[in-house]
Amino acid sequence: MTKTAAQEDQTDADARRARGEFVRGVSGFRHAIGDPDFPAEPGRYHLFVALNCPWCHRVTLARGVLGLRDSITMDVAFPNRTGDDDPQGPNLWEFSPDRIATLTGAPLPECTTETATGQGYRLAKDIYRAEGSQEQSVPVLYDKRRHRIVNNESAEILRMLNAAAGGLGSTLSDADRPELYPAPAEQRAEIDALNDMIYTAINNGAYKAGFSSDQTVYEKAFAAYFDMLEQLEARLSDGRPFLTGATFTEADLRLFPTLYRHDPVYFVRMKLNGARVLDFPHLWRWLCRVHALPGVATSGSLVHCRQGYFGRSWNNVVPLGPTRPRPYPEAYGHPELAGQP
Ligand SMILES: N[C@@H](CCC(=O)N[C@@H](CS)C(=O)NCC(=O)O)C(=O)O
Repeated sequence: MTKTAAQEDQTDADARRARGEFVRGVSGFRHAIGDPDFPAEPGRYHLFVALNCPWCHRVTLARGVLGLRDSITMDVAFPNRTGDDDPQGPNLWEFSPDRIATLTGAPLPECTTETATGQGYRLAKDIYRAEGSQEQSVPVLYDKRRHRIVNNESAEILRMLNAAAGGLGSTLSDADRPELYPAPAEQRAEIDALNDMIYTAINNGAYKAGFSSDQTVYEKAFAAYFDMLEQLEARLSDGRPFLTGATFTEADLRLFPTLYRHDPVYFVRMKLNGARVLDFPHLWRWLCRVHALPGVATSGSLVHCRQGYFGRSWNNVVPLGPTRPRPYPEAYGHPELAGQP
């Protein structure tokens, strides 16, 4: 698989974790649709996701904007992982649609049981254990024909769905379907470079700030995060609609999940309160522009994000703001809120 900016330096990962740094692990399943075992076929593949997870949001966005909702089925875990009282252990993704969300006081209609393996597993962990793996993360791309995990790295799943969308049975014609990773080498090089910077400072940067238990590590991640937002604001200030120019690409798709979560979640939960996206006029208009694209708004859920990021900590009380100038996600329908760029 070509360069996908899927992970950061893993050197001394355990020692760095012990020093209070957040170091994300590496995904173990790295097959691809198009491999001999996994040909592109409509209706054969399935996604296991959680809608609060920003990595899962990459693949639900790809499924939405590429017209793959009918040909790739999907199960949704409850946004809060299992608690200490769970017989299988804490911090496990659970397919349990009857669980009550503290935010709404009711079950979440998007949540499902596990419908793809034929086993009706309760936990994502069980899907991995069936293949002798100790992993437990989402997203997971699964082959319902061979009952095997194809891939659990969102950067690669996104890339292969784009490459194989036609063969997978996209409802969009080649002309209407966005090309997320256009062929010209220089455009791919620009997308790869943006992916790298945005993954390190923004996508994973948010976790390095919010999950750090070391002030210096937090401050370094905070500075890198807002420096990158300033750079992206400058990049969009020439009036281009998307990061690399006229068309929506993978680079835009990978930036969106973090900025979609910034004002209503990360500003508080990840201590990234240096500014709101609303305070960056060009970025705000870009965020509203992407949110308005076909297949985007219905690929995510701020209810799941709020429940997931706050529902188990914070005394089980989920912050509702911001509500001014408008509540979220309604605000994403109002590019004018950012004032004139
Ligand atoms: N590199 C992976 C990261 C996936 C990931 O870290 N997912 C989180 C949820 S936001 C998870 O399931 N973590 C649980 C775990 O790894 O135990 C990707 O981008 O797909």
